[in-house]
Amino acid sequence: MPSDKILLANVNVATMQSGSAAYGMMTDAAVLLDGDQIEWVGNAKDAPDLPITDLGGRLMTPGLIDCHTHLVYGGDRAREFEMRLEGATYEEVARAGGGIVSTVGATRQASVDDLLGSALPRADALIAEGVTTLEIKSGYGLNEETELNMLRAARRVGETRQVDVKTTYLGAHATPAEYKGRDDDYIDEVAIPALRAAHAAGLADAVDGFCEGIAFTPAQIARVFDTARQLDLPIKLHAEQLSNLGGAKLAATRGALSCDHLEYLGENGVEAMAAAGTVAVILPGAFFTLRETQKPPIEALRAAGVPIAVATDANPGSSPLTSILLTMNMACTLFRLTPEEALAGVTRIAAQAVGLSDRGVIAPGMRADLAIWDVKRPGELAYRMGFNPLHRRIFGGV
Ligand code: DI6
Ligand code: FE
Repeated sequence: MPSDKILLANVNVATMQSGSAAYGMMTDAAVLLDGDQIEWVGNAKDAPDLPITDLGGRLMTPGLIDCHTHLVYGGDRAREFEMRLEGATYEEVARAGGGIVSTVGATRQASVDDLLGSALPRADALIAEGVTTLEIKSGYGLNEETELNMLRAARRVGETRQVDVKTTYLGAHATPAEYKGRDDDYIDEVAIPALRAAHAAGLADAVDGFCEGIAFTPAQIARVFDTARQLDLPIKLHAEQLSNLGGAKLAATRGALSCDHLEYLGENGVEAMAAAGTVAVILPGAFFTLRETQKPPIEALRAAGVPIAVATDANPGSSPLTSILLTMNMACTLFRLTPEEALAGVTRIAAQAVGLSDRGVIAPGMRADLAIWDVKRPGELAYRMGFNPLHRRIFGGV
């Protein structure tokens, strides 16, 4: 028997396959890995006759997937947090050089090495909680050079650490100061050409935008999506976070992988997402940080059969959050997801949100990305706050 086969035994497996038992649970199970793939999973008594790695009756889940992050950026916004708590308004913060503009300034000043260096501790925090796949967006460069540098730094996170990184181009995130009042020109002269350049350099796996009163209109986002279609890149959208502009319907109609945030999503947006099979990515960290009170329409999404993913939205402004486990807890506590929905939201459904069909469940043929936990039942993963029960993480069979 070749030595790259590993039999993991004495383990309870939350396979996260839908349709079967809750969590796709298999007790007294064994999992056979062949290199970077899962070859077999089943009852321990049916396992092939091989030396075993004893997991001591622990719980195994698929490796976790954070399907929406802005992990790469320059500087920080801690001072702005203080100012707001001292009573400063958003406008005063902006006039004092804060807000998204300050992150753009600091990101433009940073080299790719600098961006990598500041992103790694944030990636490490997620990896330490069992994350094996990470989506990272650009969107704080807002010029071609810096947007591409952000994507280069994101790729390098995946080369430097044992984690698979999917990059998303988010040039249509905000209008930079030099284009103030000229949003259309920014889209045509910067966001679209930089998307072409990112694609030509092989740096973009998907395309995202921020469709919002304080960002871009559906018509402007549609132009970016037209270019994505020409380049054959999948699309996603920050939609209906602060108001309902119809971004989710636009994105879903064009076959988006996901629409994200969705606090102000209306019934026609839900219907369009259901019809297209678009994933709803909910981001409780941003909801919490902004002290939002309008919740995403979870009940309507469930009723329509829209798959729901959960992600950190890790970013310096609206979600300085790098704990996927706390994010799961917040999805349950704030949005009333069940712990099973929260775990599916960072495994099977998160894989769908980033367009990957080779991970997110434990089944033959899937990537051997696994997390092994010192807990008895999978519901415990969403239950605690500030406690990390990860025992071991397996990335690509290692
Ligand atoms: N939605 C948000 O909440 C953030 N970006 C986005 O598209 C805000 C990002 C920031 O404040 O830095
Ligand atoms: Fe975001």
